[in-house]
Amino acid sequence: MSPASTPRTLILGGTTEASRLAAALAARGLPAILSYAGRTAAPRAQPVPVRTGGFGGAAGLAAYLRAEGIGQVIDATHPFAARISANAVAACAATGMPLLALERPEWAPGPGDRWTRVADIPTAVAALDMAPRRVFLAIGRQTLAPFAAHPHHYLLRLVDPPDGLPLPDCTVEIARGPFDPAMDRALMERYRIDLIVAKNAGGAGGEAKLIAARALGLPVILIDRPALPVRDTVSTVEEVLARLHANLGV
Ligand code: 3Y8
Ligand code: NAP
Repeated sequence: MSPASTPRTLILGGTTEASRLAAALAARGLPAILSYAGRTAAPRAQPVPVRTGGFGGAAGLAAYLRAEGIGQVIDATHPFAARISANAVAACAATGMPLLALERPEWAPGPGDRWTRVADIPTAVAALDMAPRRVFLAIGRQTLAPFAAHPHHYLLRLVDPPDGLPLPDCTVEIARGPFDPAMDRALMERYRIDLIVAKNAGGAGGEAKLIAARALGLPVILIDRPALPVRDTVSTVEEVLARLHANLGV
């Protein structure tokens, strides 16, 4: 099958790996479309066509797959994006569409790491029940409200300027990753951070804060990933390309 006649690959995106996969498919002349939820004002430009916005649940995604001539779906979304991943499993089952998840491995502690692993956001909030600290709450914007239960000073790093925040005592940095350990260390020193809260996202794009925390000897509360449905999964862009080559002869 020639690259041009290959059915389109739908990449469910929003991660560094999704962007790398889009670049690899474009370089090979393989038709693809990358899908964003529309969470940010100006997502990274991509070398393949992009669609933005929800599909309308699993049924909407199934209808999209049928209508748009998609040949296979690569779920390269963030490991905390549990709903879209569940929808992809349901929609691909309903349509008989091949689905492959590109999921980066969890971060694992190394020498010098002072991690406390917690199951989810509520457990992370409970773990902050302590005397006021200066906390780098590096979990984005969507799940901040429960942390108002504790009178800490929070440093937030958001992709876009927020319309109001649920935390009374916080400082906001506007930045999108991928981030750099030296810059994250300087950020933590500038704001006299003494505790970090982060998601176990894996990948290189968000790891800088953990490397900086290790260098500064700071404790980290690390939130485990939500459970995802069982699906065919690989952990590198190279493995995705090998599968597409094996399945499509491209
Ligand atoms: C909209 C697309 C690329 C992808 C880059 C990766 C790396 C940088 C690290 C910190 C942690 C956080 C957050 C983060 C990282 C990459 C990757 C990653 C964490 C963009 C993007 C979209 C989003 C959505 C956004 C969430 C938020 C989470 C910020 C683009 C930049 C904290 C997750 O304001 C909001 O509503 C933001 C929402 C979901 C988590 C949250 O709950 O608030 N990502 N991030 C995607 C869409 O619309 O479909 O704008 O270009 C993508 C990236 N963010 O192509 O280079 O691969 O992980 N994103 C976390 O991991 O903890 C920042 O500050 O250290
Ligand atoms: P989510 O909770 O799993 O999904 C909520 C709803 O958003 C989905 O049901 C779907 O709406 C829509 N959606 C999510 N991802 C989509 C995509 N790639 N394309 C089209 N629609 C999408 O997702 P989330 O955690 O808000 O993440 C949203 C996006 O940000 C994803 O692309 C994810 O990869 C990226 N991201 C998330 C995080 C994080 O910490 N959660 C971190 C970095 C990047 P419908 O039901 O209407 O189809």
